[in-house]
Amino acid sequence: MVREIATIGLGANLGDPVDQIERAVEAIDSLPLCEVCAVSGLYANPPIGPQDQPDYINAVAEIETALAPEALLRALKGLERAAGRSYTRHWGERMLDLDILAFGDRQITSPGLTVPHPEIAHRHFVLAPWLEIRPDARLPDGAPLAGWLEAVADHPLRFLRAMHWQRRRDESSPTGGARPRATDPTNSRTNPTRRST
Ligand code: A4P
Ligand code: MG
Repeated sequence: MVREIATIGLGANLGDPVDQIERAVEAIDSLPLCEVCAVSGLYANPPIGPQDQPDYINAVAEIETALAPEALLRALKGLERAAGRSYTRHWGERMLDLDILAFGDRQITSPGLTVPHPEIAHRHFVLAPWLEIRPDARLPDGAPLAGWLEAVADHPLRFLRAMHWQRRRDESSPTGGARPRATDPTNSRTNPTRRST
């Protein structure tokens, strides 16, 4: 069975966003044919889109999956519904948003699915957490994500903390961690992607 790496963007700004995102990571890990391999920390940031909505918590997770992209999207939409999401307005407030940012090297343009996600380059809240877990991340056309950081750096982004999921995984690993971090996420001097508000 072919397993591919998919990258998922998580966002929430209603209810208890931190809890919803941490639960969503567990739920993704429990999906059939899906295994979470790496998760970023949790990042707080103001909304992009309508400004009369609460600030968001965002994160990025990398999974290994044998699902087809369309099946993964259906599964993620099911998790959004289970988290109580109802549609409000375009780029509006939500209990949980799960976007497929990338799926292996695939480029998909179908009515219900565009991969890579078209807004990646414009979103600090996607680039910073993705680069946290994969500093050399590139899109299928070879474009390095790190090259877009400067253009979005004026969008305030605050690192809250590592996810509990990652902490538990680190604690249960005999080597002390699933994946070594390239940079200390709490140190803004060694990690220029992180800004305080
Ligand atoms: N769809 C197409 N491609 C994808 C993909 N790669 N991943 C379709 C997921 N879905 C994809 O999405 C509408 C439809 O897009 C889906 O049914 C799916 O078939 P939606 O999330 O239900 O609706 P939306 O929010 O109106 O549109 P969209 O374009 O998905 O918005 P985004 O890109 O999800 O952005 N600000 C901050 N700070 N943090 C955020 O996380 N998120 C958004 C929403 C706006 N502002 C934000 C944040
Ligand atoms: Mg979405």
